[in-house]
Amino acid sequence: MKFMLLAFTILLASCDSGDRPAAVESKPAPATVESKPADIKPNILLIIGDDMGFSDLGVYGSEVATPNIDALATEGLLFTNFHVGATCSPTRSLLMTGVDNHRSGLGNMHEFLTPEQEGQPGYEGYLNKNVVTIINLIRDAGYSTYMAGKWHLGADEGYRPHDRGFDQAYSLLDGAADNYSSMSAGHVIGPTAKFSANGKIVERPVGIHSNELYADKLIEFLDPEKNSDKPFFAYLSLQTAHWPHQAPQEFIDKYRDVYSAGWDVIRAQRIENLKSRGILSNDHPGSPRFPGVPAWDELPDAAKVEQANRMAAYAGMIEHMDVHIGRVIDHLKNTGQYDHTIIIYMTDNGPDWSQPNVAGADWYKERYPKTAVEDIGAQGSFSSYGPQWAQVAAAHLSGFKTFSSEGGLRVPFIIRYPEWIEAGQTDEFVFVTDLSATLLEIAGAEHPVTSYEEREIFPMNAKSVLPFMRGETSTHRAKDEWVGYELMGNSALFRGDYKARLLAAWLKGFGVAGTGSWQLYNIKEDPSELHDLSEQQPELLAELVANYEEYSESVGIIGVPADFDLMKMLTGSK
Ligand SMILES: [Ca+2]
Repeated sequence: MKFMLLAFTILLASCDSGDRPAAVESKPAPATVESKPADIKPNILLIIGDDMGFSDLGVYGSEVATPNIDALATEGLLFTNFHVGATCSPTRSLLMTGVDNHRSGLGNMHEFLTPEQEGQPGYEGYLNKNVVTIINLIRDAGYSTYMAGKWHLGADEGYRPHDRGFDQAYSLLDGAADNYSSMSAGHVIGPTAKFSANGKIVERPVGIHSNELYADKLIEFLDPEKNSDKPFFAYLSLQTAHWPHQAPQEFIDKYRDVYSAGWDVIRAQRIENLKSRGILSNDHPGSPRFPGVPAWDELPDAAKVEQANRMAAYAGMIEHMDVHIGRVIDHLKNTGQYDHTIIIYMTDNGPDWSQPNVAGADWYKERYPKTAVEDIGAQGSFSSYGPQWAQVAAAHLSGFKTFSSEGGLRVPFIIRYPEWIEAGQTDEFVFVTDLSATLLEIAGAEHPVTSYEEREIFPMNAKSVLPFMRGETSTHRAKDEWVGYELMGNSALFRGDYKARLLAAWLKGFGVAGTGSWQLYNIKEDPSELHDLSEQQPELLAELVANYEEYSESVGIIGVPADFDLMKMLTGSK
């Protein structure tokens, strides 16, 4: 990337490397030049999608129409090696704090805590008070802070978005809900999903789609008539495309014929699109069909119609999300704020293969009575799409949500701000906590490291990507810096171009090679994790595993038992 000298005061986010000596290090702030008043800070709009695959956006090879997000990539920097946690609340905890999830309370999702984990520090199931959110710090740095959408980091009083730094917040407190009402989306959530406005529980209006509702709320908060002259930080956290997959009918109808081509054809098309966009090497051989998924051509005609409709509901929901993201962006343009707003899009984790409505049919039929094939995706229906379409969403990547494979962890990330960041594409490895540190740096905020408002807190484990994005450094991390990750026994250690990966043995029940042992991959050359290098490079694997053990001990990981069964917990059949 071209070196760009740009004016603003840089305050590096505080990073503590005490627990991971090789992982993160603070660097002195680069020199700045005075071409713009240092006290003018850009606005920030952070948009996050839910449970979508690496290739579900047009700029990432999809056939789904996402022109508004694509336009951000045209003006911005598109990352192809960005990693998050493999499920919702752990990623959101990482993003909101820059602190490892086993310290901040999301060592596991609260829905799936085991008896061994319950009550243990770091396994509270909500964002504990041993961390400060970046929202608090950004607000302290002079920003107005707004949120609309899914929170999933604590539903009790004192732990809602308004309590964790947002001036104005309209939020789904739980992990999932119907898109048109407060109907729960799963047994683990309870009968009704909870919504809050500025810290108080509220009734969600019935009949308006979540994409439209959250865009409306954010636009209301961003009304410049109501704002002071402060810059804003706005967080738009959409339910798309978590199940239930739902969208207005016209959005679904548009895709019915598209997906009658079947998952084999669409997946191959996406892989070709990724090659033509320079995201994937031209000699990539294509990825094998997920175990247990039949060839599309073997399906009876009726099954083809149902399956095409399931993917059409998913695609329609994504296009519908893009339309409402477009409304927020248009609002910024119409009010003269667009040019001075950094806009970021990312997804919280890879595509969800689980179909709780199939495994727990009675619970769902009672609440989502529309089960006819022609009603798939409508209000009153519950659609999920299983591994057969999740493998299309992930395209060339292996595995899905929950897995520590790339399909669960590698997701889209786009950042647009032409004034600072040159448009382009990069395969530099970036972890979600790095974005937390980046947001602090953009806002001119500093992490207080050990205490905040007279309580002890954990320091960040994160490194701002801003110097790399501005062309001031040629790499984001040194080759020997590492990042550890774990959730529900699925583990990973990233270092340089390499990744050590362990898939938990409990995944075996789902046709996955979860051996409980480590594999080694070069994820720059082999993002699909097709070539396990553990036998060729045992010394390197041993080094990465030793790094992981150091990580695990420092953050206090408590594993799940061998008989852990996610689907039983999800459907309440345990
Ligand atoms: Ca998610």
